[in-house]
Amino acid sequence: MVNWMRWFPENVSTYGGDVDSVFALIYWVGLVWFVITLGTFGVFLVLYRRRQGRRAFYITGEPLRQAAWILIPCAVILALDLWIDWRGAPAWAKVKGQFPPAELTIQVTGRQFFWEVVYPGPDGKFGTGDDRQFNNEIHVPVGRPVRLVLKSGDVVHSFFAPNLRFKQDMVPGRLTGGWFEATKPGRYELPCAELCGIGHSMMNGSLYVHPPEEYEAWVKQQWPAATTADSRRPR
Ligand SMILES: [Cu+2]
Repeated sequence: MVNWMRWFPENVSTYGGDVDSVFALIYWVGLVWFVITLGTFGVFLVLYRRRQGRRAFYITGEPLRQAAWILIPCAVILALDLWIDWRGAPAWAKVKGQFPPAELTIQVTGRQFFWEVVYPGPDGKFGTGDDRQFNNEIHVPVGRPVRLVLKSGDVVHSFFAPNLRFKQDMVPGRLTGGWFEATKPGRYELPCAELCGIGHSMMNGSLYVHPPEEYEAWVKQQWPAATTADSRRPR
């Protein structure tokens, strides 16, 4: 099903398939309805065009036979909307509702115009001496759930990870959350998806998804003093 949406960036997220299938449903429902509506419109334009000896007539739309042209499409659209809701709710719950236990929590603050990324360090707590800040760079291990704490330092930004199928607005004065689990190592883009000022289009970070050993090496490089017995670091 997902292969229909070939122009999408590669999905490297555990819940990306669910998001894509809902998107595909909306896409096909919209496309089919678009063709039916414009097709009918085109056929009627030809069928009922101005002709010699045929007068235009006025209809009120009140008799049920005429009103059916509005009521039936309304009922069909309502049913299609409910179908999308029914299919979308579990995907939404997976992405935004149920956060799996994460061994790694990263705080990202949107700023004009960069992502301020803070790691809590081996103690797992923010605001302590072993925190580390990396602007526009997120490093995570593959195949591990990662928790995100999202904030904004100035205006509304939107943290967007297209390959993860994750997008979340960052609102000043408000903490929002998210999570993801990447399935494939690589470097992926992290653009800002909310017009936040003159430098918005240049605002872009990198998500580095590392194989486990490579991630372990990166962690050791950042926190050389940390003991290997620390249970909070992804194994
Ligand atoms: Cu922006």
